[in-house]
Amino acid sequence: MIELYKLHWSHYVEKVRWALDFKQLDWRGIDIVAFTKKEMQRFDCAQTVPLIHDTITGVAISDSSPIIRYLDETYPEHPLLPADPAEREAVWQWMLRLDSSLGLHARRLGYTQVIMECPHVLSQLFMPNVAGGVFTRRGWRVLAAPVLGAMLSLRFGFHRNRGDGVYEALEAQLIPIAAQLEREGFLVGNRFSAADITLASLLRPLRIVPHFAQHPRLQSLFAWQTQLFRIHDRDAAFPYETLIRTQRERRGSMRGRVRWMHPSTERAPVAGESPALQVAQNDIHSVNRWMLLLGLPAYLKLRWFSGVGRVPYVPAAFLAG
Ligand SMILES: N[C@@H](CCC(=O)N[C@@H](CS)C(=O)NCC(=O)O)C(=O)O
Repeated sequence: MIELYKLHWSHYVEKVRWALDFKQLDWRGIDIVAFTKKEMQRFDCAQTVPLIHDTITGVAISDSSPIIRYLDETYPEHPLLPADPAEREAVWQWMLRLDSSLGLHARRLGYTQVIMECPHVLSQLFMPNVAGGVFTRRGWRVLAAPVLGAMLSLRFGFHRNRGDGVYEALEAQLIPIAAQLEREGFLVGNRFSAADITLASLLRPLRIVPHFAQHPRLQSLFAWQTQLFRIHDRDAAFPYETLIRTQRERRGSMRGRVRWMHPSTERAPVAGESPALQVAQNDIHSVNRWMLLLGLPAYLKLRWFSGVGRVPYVPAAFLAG
């Protein structure tokens, strides 16, 4: 039995859940409290989510790509990493590169979108059971939103999205990937692998970011992802996707125009191979309660003056199915 320590909406968690299901392993999920992560403290490994504990071997391991490699090596049936050494290394490098770029950038922009459009959702994600769920009630959830939003902004740097060129970097990364998948169907070789699971899972938060979900050159990528969700019986939409959609339908608008980006500023993809990675990089900064005061202006700026303008709500084409 595999125990999966999880935050149910995390795209890194979904990547591991998908791998567990694909490999038809016996597993159960354990929801953790995001603020303390006390459920996982007994394990002597990095305290990031997802983390698995294999009750048969006693191994506890965190970080989604090493988790999948461990599962594939320990339980070789229904392989997710190719046997051929060159292809195996190619899949591994895709996984680490996507974890270190797409995964981090999509998380930043997904949360940013929630903060701009429906920050009260944050307490539903982070505090569903705190004090008997009081913070998910109307009124209380509005009060909780700035605190959670400020904390998350500092932890992941949402207020630096523009300065860090997050939209631009993602666009430059995803356009060539979309073109490759149109030609080849899979990231490596001619079969489905852990690289495809990584891409399809880590792309998930961008389904609520109109700049990407509506991007003319990325429609084939989201169609590829949607088709994989269907073939592999994954959730068509996570709860935050449904909540933001409801809000947009009610308002008739969404925050979709990244004012500082013009077609001419689209960066050409960087040529040449990037150096091989050994481990995935992360961008989590520790935040203490005093720093929250600094986070509040960042949150308010993001919410009202982010430079991402309101446009009429149009559902993304891939939602039409
Ligand atoms: N490279 C890691 C990234 C994992 C990660 O950053 N997880 C986030 C949740 S999406 C986390 O642990 N957050 C807890 C925190 O911020 O303390 C992986 O692939 O698993």
